[in-house]
Amino acid sequence: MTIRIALAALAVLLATGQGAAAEPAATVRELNRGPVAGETFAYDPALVRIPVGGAVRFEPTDKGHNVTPIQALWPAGAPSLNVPFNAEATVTFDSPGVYPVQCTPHTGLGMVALIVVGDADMNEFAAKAASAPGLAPKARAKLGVLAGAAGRP
Ligand SMILES: [Cu+2]
Repeated sequence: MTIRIALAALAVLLATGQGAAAEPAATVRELNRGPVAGETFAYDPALVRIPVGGAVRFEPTDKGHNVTPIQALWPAGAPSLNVPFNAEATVTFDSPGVYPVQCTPHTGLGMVALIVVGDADMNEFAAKAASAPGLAPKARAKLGVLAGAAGRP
């Protein structure tokens, strides 16, 4: 299982991946406001589906955000992921699964996102998210909503 991250200025290979990142399959913006009116500190979109081998580009549209794994729900054996603050990075996901990410300073405000790679059992993920220890209430609630949305055809 590999995840590859290519920063704009610096390529970081987290695991065994080699070569350039795939063309971005999706772009996730890091926002201080919205996209929903009244909402603050959010990834947009917060739910991304990509095929196995697909990539996500994280764009620091607003400053002060990063992207890190939600460890309690990270797929077993998957390498970690770290998109630094204010950095644009493209992350390639080479194994199927559900990859929940958070902004470190804003996870308590619900700044989380789900990257669904290939076919994944969203009911299983939703059950784990409902009971995982240590999740902030807003993060847990948002993960539940995202898992439900991902589970609908
Ligand atoms: Cu943030």
